[in-house]
Amino acid sequence: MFSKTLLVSLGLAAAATATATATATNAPVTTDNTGLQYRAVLQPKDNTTVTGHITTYPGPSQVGLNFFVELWGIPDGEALSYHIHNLPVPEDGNCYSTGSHLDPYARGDATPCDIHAPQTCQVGDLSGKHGPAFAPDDEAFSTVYTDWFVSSLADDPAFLGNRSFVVHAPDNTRLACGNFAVWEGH
Ligand SMILES: *[C@@H]1O[C@H](CO)[C@@H](O)[C@H](O)[C@H]1NC(C)=O
Ligand SMILES: *[C@@H]1O[C@H](CO)[C@@H](O)[C@H](O)[C@H]1NC(C)=O
Ligand SMILES: [Cu+2]
Repeated sequence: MFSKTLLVSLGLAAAATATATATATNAPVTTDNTGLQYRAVLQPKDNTTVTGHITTYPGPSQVGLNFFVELWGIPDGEALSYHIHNLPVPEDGNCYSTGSHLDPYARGDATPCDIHAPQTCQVGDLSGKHGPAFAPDDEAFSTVYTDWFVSSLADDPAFLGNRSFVVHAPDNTRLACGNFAVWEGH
């Protein structure tokens, strides 16, 4: 016959397992996104040739966000990763002050993004989910895509509007960065 204590400890063990597996959760698809567009322009830097911007634009529904990315001056032969970082770039322009990647569902940095399972990636890992920026000399990298997990809703944990855009060198050096802000262009 099971003792009460044993039943209680079995219950606790089950609860502990559930908690452990729930620490990193899949990112939910964002719905109810606003029609506002956000743009981050890379601030000019003396020690990199990389310039450009990333801009959101609304799709036919309020589900997910569309992105338009244009980058110039990518060193020949280098595939650059780029992300949404948690904190804005401060006045001094230091890209190292932008914190870590936007990761509201706690995947962490240890596991690389699986492009075939974007819902499991860090929400801010745009190049992980959509491919790195690459271009031959004197050409621009330009791409558009839909990301289903970033939000333009200010109280959503996956909100990008108060954060920054950071482009990295292959060795993970932070080359250039800029802040997202509402953009009225088109
Ligand atoms: C560019 O300069 C900044 C400020 O001195 C420095 O923090 C950063 O590491 C430099 N980046 C590269 C790629 O050398
Ligand atoms: C940005 O907005 C999100 C969602 O409202 C909030 O959780 C976060 O603290 C804000 N971040 C900054 C740097 O203001
Ligand atoms: Cu980054």
